[in-house]
Amino acid sequence: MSSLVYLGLGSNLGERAANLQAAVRAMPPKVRPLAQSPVYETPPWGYTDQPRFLNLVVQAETDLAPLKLLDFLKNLELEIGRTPSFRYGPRQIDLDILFYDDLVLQTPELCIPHPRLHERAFVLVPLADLAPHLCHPGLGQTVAEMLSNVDASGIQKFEDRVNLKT
Ligand code: PH2
Ligand code: MG
Ligand code: MG
Repeated sequence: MSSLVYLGLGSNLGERAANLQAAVRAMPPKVRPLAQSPVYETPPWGYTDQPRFLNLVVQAETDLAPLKLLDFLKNLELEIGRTPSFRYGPRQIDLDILFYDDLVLQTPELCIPHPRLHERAFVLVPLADLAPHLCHPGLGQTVAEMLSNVDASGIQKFEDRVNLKT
């Protein structure tokens, strides 16, 4: 049985859309995208003195266990050219596990659901396009409810599905 996962993708350095496209294309066969949100341009969150991000969310199926999925995504970040930065700082590509089925996992290496997703409009806006009724297994709120509690101003649709597939 495959697992259903939601992944958050972000980029604010280099060719942002190309970086996102490269990531989605390189996921199969281990991570198989089923749906992807539109791409949004979003104000930097956490550390504001940096370029605006492009963000989207991908729904995918995978047979990788959570920590294997984390390894896979970290390797993919390096392949796409991610270089070291600081916490919340600029990056060529960031691939985060948001949800993994309805798993709640808290280990030093990995927390699922992503521990800050309910505070982040740049995650919740694209996630609500794909799965507004999805329920956060730890907080018991739907994506739409979480979205209604954050400030989504300044988030703009960049382009619908900027050729991420072709
Ligand atoms: N990622 C961060 C920190 N801040 N801000 C936006 N808008 N989008 C991101 O993807 C993002 C961020 C660290 O992962
Ligand atoms: Mg992140
Ligand atoms: Mg990350």
